[in-house]
Amino acid sequence: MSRALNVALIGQKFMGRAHSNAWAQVNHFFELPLRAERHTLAARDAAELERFARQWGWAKTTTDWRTLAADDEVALVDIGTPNDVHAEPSIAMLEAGKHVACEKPLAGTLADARAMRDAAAKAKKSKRKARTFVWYNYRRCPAVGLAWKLVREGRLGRIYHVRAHYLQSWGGADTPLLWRFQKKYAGTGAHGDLNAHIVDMARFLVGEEVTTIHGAIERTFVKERTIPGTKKKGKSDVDDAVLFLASFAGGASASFEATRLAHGHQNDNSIELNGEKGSLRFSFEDMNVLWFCDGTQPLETRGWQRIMCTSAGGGHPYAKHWWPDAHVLGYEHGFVNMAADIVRVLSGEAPELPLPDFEDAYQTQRVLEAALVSARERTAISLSDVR
Ligand code: SOE
Repeated sequence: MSRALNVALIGQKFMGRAHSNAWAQVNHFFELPLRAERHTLAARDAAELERFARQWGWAKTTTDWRTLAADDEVALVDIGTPNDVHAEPSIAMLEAGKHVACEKPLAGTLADARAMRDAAAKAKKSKRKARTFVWYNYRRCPAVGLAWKLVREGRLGRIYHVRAHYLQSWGGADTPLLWRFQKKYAGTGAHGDLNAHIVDMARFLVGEEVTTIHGAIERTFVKERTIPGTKKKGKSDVDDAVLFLASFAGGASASFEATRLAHGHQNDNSIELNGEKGSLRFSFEDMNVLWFCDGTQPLETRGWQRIMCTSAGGGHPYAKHWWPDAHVLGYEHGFVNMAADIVRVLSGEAPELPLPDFEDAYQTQRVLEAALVSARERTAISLSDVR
């Protein structure tokens, strides 16, 4: 039997469920050198904690995540907490020599993200050589993985345009004042929640960094919301929508748009790349499909190809670990695929697709910050001025 990789998870809400499922499934679907074990679950609510641990198969529980640092059995600490509780546990666990996998965005503020990046750089050089990972799960949709391969093979040639949007519709005035609508917990609203995903994905696919933000708009449309469990109203002090225009190092133009107020779009994480030799586009609401237009085809037959990215025989990323062609995957499979790549890296193997560490995720955080500065100062911002 393979050696155990003991995982501790901090947080047991939405991401706690997605990550618990990933750690439970990963060794069923992937042949890996290490066996991920659900060792300890840490969360504040003692009553909820025990129920969740039993339901999701966590062996031990604690209401104090700080105790994980001294638990020599724990190798990897997985952080699924709100944005304002990413930095302190990440840094504490890295200093204790643990590997850390943290939910996106890296942090709610650039200062926190920078401190995490610095702690990761120090830990990586320590004798424990601790590694870091950030759960930008959409990179592990097979269709996004195929897009990444096509760009690397030069099938699009030089990239001219990136058009990305992440549109949801759950943020209307009837949505209560959740942590995601409060700056002290979230840092930003749709921007850090949704633009974070598409900025990461754009950087991942293009393979370059953003160099300039040309202009941005930040809007808070719903300025107060009902405080959960009360009839009182509280201030929603984060953005409901942020749009911005950018340039990549190689000259590609880019547009990014995130909102939680787009009726008709429920989880519409979409991106399109237009290059000199072709185009591709992906939308998570049809997550198994990649659209590809080969611009080198004769005009007679040139057009969008709808590729179902579920074919092991076709070499589609992760497809061989799942089901026969067109027996499609869902949201949770991206997390299982990522858990597999984390275990591979901690086993000394290569991931199937590049994994963002804290340094990589910090570059995304810089772009997010630069867009906010551009919106607030109504001017173009060079990324060289946002460190
Ligand atoms: C809420 O907008 C949310 O849960 C995001 O936080 C996740 O990252 C995304 O996958 C789904 O929507």
